[in-house]
Amino acid sequence: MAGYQRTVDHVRDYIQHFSLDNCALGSQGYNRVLLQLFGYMGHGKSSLINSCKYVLDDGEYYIYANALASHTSVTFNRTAYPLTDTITIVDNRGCSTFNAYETGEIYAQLGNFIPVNQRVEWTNNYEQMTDRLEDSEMDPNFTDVTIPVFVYSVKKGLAEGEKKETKEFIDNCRKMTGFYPIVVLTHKTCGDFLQAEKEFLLMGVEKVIKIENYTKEDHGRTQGRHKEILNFLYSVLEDVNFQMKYKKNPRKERVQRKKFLLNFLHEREVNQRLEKMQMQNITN
Ligand SMILES: Nc1nc2c(ncn2[C@@H]2O[C@H](COP(=O)(O)OP(=O)(O)OP(=O)(O)O)[C@@H](O)[C@H]2O)c(=O)[nH]1
Ligand SMILES: [Mg+2]
Repeated sequence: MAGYQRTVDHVRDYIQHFSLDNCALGSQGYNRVLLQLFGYMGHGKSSLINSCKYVLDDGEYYIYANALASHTSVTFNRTAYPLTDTITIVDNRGCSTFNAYETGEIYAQLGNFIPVNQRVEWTNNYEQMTDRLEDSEMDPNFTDVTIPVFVYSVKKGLAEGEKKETKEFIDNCRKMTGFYPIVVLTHKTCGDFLQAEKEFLLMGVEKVIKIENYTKEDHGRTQGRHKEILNFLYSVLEDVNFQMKYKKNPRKERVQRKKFLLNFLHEREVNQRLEKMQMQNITN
């Protein structure tokens, strides 16, 4: 067997058999690695899921998550797709911006305060959001190790104004999960991926993976693409292994994250009211 193929098969095998029980201090009460995707509309989140399934299953290309060229959102539900016994990848509704309106929902998802397999609705309504947080206490989830994954197409460069809100968002993702988001740059042959990589690294992101997704139109296997997708999953597990070397207290973490989220929602509410008052003053 060629050396390259041996490596691909070896990494695939490692990913398929990864178990939290084998981490340095055991599973510490966690039982699932949840890769939570998010990103702008049409940047390749659903295609990334199909690519991961294709590479891991090593069979025919199959469309699990609906992916389409479209000017509007294709995905509206937060559907979970199991990749292995331990790893599950979760699709998401694409955002149009990363302002507080849409990010509030993502923080709640990342903190495991919203169950998967539900339609994603955005709301600015403070009471509605806090109600949902309270509802999550009925069946609290502290068994997922959640890794944020920011899918970003290099076809579109980040505008200056977007960088500040994206940086803040990246920092908050870390507060909600303990992990810096892994950035997956898609459409890598359609833009300047080196520039995009640099911008994300400057924002504090630690891992930027460059890929070309397999798609309905083009899914002829290549070594390079297979390797990129496996590299993405392997990098995630490397991060998990690192964090799991340290003592965790899932319940305590959940409480801290809830406090952060409540604070964020409260500030958002206060800012909205201020803006409203300022608008009224201008129009009066
Ligand atoms: N060439 C190329 N096309 C891609 C790549 N990733 C996605 N596409 C195509 O881009 C279009 C949008 O991809 P989706 O996977 O549906 O994007 P999405 O982020 O799930 O979109 P929403 O669900 O609407 O937010 C589809 O036509 C895909 O085939 C890529 O890496 N390279
Ligand atoms: Mg989608």
